[in-house]
Amino acid sequence: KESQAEKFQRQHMDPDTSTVTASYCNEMMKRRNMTVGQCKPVNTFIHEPLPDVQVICFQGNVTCKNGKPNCHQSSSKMRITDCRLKKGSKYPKCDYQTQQLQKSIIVACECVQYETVDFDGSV
Ligand code: UMF
Repeated sequence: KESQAEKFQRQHMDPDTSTVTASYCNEMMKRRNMTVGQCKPVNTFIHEPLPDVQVICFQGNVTCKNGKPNCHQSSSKMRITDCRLKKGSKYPKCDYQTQQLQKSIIVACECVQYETVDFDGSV
């Protein structure tokens, strides 16, 4: 079974892409299995090396949106792409808006290996 850390990497890690095209989210949301059964409404991809993302678990501690205490905010800005389902997009045609951003990100960490398990947001 896919672990929570593996799921985080499937859903959020894309270190090798630096410039994205308008069709990036449509292709990546499909390729990473986030358009199965329903179109996932919002998803962020991170274009930074995995070790740079994992160390966020040792950076500023913040409360997660769900009230849990295990979220951490990156001390530096990261290259990210937000994928947002367009209004009127109907499953199984998942049509996304692609937005490239540079922001501090917030992730949830768990202490198996103290690894990232959820993407909580960007600020
Ligand atoms: N999410 C993002 O990917 N980026 C955002 O800026 C905000 C939200 O919060 C529910 C889901 O929304 C998260 O799922 C995250 F993928 C997405 O499995 P996750 O990572 O907790």
